[in-house]
Amino acid sequence: MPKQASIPSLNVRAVRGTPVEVPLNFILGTSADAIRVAPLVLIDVETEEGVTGRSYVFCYLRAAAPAIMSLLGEVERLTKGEVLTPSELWAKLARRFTLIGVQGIVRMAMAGFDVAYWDALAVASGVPLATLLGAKPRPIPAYNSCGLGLTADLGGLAGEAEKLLQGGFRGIKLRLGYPTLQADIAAVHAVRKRIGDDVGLMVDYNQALNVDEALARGRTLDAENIYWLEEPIRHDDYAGAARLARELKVPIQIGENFSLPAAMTVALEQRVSDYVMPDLERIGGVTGWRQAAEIAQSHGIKMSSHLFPEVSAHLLAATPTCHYLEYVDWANVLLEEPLAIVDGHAVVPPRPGNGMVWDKTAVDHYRMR
Ligand code: SMN
Ligand code: MG
Repeated sequence: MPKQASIPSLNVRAVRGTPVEVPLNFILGTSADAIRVAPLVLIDVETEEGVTGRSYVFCYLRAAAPAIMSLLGEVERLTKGEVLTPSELWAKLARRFTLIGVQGIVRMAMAGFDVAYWDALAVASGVPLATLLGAKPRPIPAYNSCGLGLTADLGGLAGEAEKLLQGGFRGIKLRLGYPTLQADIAAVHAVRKRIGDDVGLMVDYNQALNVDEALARGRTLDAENIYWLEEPIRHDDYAGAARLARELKVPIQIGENFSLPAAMTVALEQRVSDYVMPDLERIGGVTGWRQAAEIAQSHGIKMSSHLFPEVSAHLLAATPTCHYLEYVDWANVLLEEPLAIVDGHAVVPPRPGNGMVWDKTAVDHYRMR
């Protein structure tokens, strides 16, 4: 990462969570589950200096939202009145959560706090988050990752693919993991025929296959002009992933399930993939992302983001091996100024902080009840 500007200190006063549920414009039908609504917890970190930092976490399941809210209460108790750097705050929380383990939703709550705290720091400094991290805000190549779930309606799938190119996107992501390879290929062909040869087509199995199936399907996908093949097998089978990366031509992409930078280090040492795409709430917020960016750089491996496009745009601007931003529109309805996409690039907003300000009426409307 570039050298960052000097970082001010802020005194945490309160950590507030607001659970909301936003219906998706495009259903996300993965091989594991279909997501129709996004349960989010919006996080506000208030400081004694009067600056508020914001972030949100994606709960995957509605049932996780109250648990994350409750953990944010613990985070507040442990950070209140502390004037520490983000890394020091992370270390303090990690130490205190050692017994339950810094994983799962504990880690998500910590990451959500970390992202909001970094937002407050950038707002207090009067600069965009990217600038605080030592980067110049610049347009970041983005692919549209909405929709394109598993379906029997291939005509509808092709139509959706075409719609997703609006905004000038040059890449889209198709979910695979149909019962047969033939069905996977039929979906690829239906989409490819509609979008033409020049649009990047990523495919994502969400861990549906075993290694032998992945090798067999991957060999066929090798000939299909696929931009990357994402999470073909269970996320923690690093030996299997390394074999796929060695034997297949199509680039292997993994990373949304890396738990903190330590897991990413182990994975990259085993050469598990051609590309990586850490997830902000699983890699450990901005603090974890910065370490991840250094790990990717030291391995010379291109790094993309997973979800959270608003904050990821800033982070990718400061990532030496920046590759591709995963765009989803989930939070747009909740924001006064949603992330702008121009010519298929995310525009890093020039406003201080990460640029997210809640639309209070919308938040009230979508609040979980
Ligand atoms: C994905 C899965 C589940 C929720 C959100 C996103 C997917 C992706 O793996 O990479 O977009
Ligand atoms: Mg994925």
